[in-house]
Amino acid sequence: MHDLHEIDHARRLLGSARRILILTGAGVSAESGVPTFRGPDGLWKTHRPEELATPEAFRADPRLVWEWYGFRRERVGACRPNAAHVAIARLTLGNEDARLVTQNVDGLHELALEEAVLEEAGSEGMSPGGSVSRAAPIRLHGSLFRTRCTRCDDRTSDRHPVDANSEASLPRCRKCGALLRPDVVWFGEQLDPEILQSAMGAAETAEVCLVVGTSGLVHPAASLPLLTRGSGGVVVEVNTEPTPLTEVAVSSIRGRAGQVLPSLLAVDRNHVVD
Ligand code: BJW
Ligand code: ZN
Repeated sequence: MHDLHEIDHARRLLGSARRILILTGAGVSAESGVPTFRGPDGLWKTHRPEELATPEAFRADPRLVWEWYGFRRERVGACRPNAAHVAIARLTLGNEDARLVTQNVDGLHELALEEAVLEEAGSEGMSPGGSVSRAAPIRLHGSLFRTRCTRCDDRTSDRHPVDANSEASLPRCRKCGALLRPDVVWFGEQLDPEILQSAMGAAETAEVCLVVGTSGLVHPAASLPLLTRGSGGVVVEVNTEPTPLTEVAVSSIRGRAGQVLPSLLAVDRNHVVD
């Protein structure tokens, strides 16, 4: 059970901040049924990361790597956003000073946002317009549902099932015929510089960085809360376990994202005393 005083403390910090950055990791999707990477049921208890999530692994055995991504696409494709995704989508849609940066490749933040937009349009009879693109997550590590050509770099949305029975059946580029790869960032690969830049900008200017469901082990994502702290902001953490980021957080809530975030983010700004 999470500590109500700690939630209250964090809620006040969020309520009195103008600029908020939310940084999420695999834990935010755990309650949707998406396996985390490093937990007890983590994906990497059965698959060693260096065998699968590196460019070297893909060059050595693209069939094996595609089999893993095909399996994850199928599994994640059947998952629905949970209460944490919904709370975050509503916050970023309704608050132009809140930004979301995610390490996740599962697309559940995007789905929650689409659904929140539909709900808002339905209840107000109008389109939320530009707030949607502003509320869209900054995706640090790409997407499970996009591919990238290994030769011409062409990127496409792609939700098809993957036939990884043989190397010959793997997905191929519609433009040049070369082998496609998942459009995700593997270990040892650079993050897209523009994406990283906008995430760093949001971290540096945030008054509060709310870190949800990440082990805080993978960089440069794990360095973003340090940027917030370095420029005078504070870090708030929501995680079921302590992490290396716990010691930089002024408030650390032990609990599940889907349980904690709806009450944490239902911030009524009119009732916050600075
Ligand atoms: C709950 C919960 C619930 C559960 N509610 N919570 C600086 C220092 C050291 C190393 C480096 C460094 N800079 C760069 C590096 C190297 C490397 C790195 O970080 N290595 C460390 C692991 C040591 N980084 C890179 O290579 C990055 N590239 C880079 O820096 O380029 C520059 C460069 C290039 C060459 C040389 C040097 C520099 C790229 C990193 C790419 C990471 N890619 C992956 C795979 C993406 C595709 C895919 O999904 O297949 O991204 S790895 C994997 O880890 C995935 C995740 O996004 C990422 C983070 O994982 P996350 O989200 O934290 O998940 P978990 O499972 O670890 O944690 C879940 C948490 O949730 C836990 O804490 C639970 O307790 C909690 N939880 N249920 C709340 N219900
Ligand atoms: Zn191509």
